[in-house]
Amino acid sequence: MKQLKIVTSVFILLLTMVSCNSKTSKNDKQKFDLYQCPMQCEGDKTYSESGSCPICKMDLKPVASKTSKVVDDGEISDESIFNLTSKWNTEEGETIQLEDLKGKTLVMVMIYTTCKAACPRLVADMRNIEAKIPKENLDNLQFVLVSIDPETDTPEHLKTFAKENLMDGEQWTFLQGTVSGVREFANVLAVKYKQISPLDFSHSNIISVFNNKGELAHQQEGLGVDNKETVQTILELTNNK
Ligand SMILES: [Cu+2]
Repeated sequence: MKQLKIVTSVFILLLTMVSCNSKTSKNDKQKFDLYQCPMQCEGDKTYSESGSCPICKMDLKPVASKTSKVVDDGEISDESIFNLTSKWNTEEGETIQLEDLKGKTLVMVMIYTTCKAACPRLVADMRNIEAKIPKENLDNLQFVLVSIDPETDTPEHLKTFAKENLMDGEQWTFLQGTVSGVREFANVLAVKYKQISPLDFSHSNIISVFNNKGELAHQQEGLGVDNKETVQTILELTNNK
C-alpha cells in the first residue's frame, strides 16, 4: 500500500512537471506570436494570428508581448523626428543628426540669436520651464534651441549666446543647421518663419515637447503663456524612465 502511494506521488509529481513544462513553452511561443493593429483600433487588443485589423483593415503587426513592448526596441516610428537625416552643428562644434538625441525627452524651440523681439521671451519661457523641472528629471531631458538663421548663428555665436543667457549647462543644446535642414525641421514643428531683413525674421512662437523616441507629445504656442501643461507632459515623460 505504501509503495503504491509513493508510486502515485511520483507519478503525480512527474505529471505536474510535464504539464508545467508544456505550459511554459506554450507561453514562450505566445510571446512571439501576437499581432496588433498598428492604429490600435481596439486599444491593446492582440490577435494570435497575422492578418488585417477587422476595423481599419490595416495589416496587423507582430508584437512580442506586453512586457517587451515597453522595452525600447530601437525602432523609429514614421512620426519621429529622428527620421530627418539633416546634419546639425552644436554650440560645442560637434556635428550631429537629430537621432543622436534619441533616448531623452526633448523640449525644442526655434529662435535666432539676433532677435530683439520675440526670441528673448521664448528663451525666457524655455528657462521658466526648465526651472520647474526637478534636478533628477533633467538627466532624461534635453532643451534644444534650433536657429532659424544658420548663416549668422554659427557654433561660436551660439556658444556665446548660451553663456550670456546662462544656458551653458549640459541640459541645453543649440543647433545650427543648413538652410534646407532648418526649413524641413520647421515644417515638422509647424513653425513658420520668414526673413524680413538681413538680420530679422518673423516667426511662430512654439515650444514643442518630444518623447525619447522623437514623437511629438505636446506643443505650447505663444509668448509668456501658462506652461503648466508643458511642464506636466515633461514630468510624465521623464518620470517614466
Ligand atoms: Cu525672434
